[in-house]
Amino acid sequence: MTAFKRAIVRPPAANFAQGLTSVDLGTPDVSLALEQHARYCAALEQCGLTLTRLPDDARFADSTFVEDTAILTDRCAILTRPGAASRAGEVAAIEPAVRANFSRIHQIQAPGTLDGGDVCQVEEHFFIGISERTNEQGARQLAAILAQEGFTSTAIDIRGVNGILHLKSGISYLGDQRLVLIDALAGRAEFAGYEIVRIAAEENYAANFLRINDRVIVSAGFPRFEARVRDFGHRIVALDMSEFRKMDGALSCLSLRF
Ligand code: CIR
Repeated sequence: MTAFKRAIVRPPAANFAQGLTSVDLGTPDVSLALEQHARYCAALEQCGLTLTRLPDDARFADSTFVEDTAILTDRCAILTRPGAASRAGEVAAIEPAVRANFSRIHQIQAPGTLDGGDVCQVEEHFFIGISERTNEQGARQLAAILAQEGFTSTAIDIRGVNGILHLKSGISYLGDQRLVLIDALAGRAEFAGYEIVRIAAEENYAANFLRINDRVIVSAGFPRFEARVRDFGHRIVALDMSEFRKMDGALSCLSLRF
């Protein structure tokens, strides 16, 4: 399991509610989102991470979802090319913080598109989702970069899977070769060989969590999944994510960890 030391975060800006969303959960309350973001940052620190806190950036209403702008590994960073036109400028905005920490930097090139939320690292292997945001060229470019850096990868087409924006809305790695998957992904051949932990349909949102060092950060309000993680012997931090969920965001989206 990767040992994480640092993370990059950016709080939501005043126009957070004008970002993209595909869910119908109402308009987020920005001041509550800021409180939830502060608790999220505190949880990352509790996991031992040192944070780079970027200022809010109202040029991009979705810019708190920093995960989509880069893939960070212990060997290199890859700047992405987000699939949503309104988010394209977020990459240049994150680039200085990435350059401050990485000397080997790759970049996804047009016509490829790739959102970090579609990339799930499992030890030395990466699952790359092909989605409404990440196209085949973007996935192929990332696979080639990862191969050059000594990693392996598998592409997973999620375009037919309802209810998930990104691959990582439906999969997270718990460590110890355990993959947590929503039912719609659990039977896929690409995940053979791992221990599969299925999420109950009514708890699908819980599929996006963070295993960081000796803790697991989960979304509050999903008792079956939380009990399951506890049974595996993990220490849990549960966070209310209600306002980010309204904008299609989840735990992993709010930080770049390395
Ligand atoms: C978007 O639609 O791009 C944002 N409102 C949500 C991005 C969530 N990011 C992620 O899952 N990595």
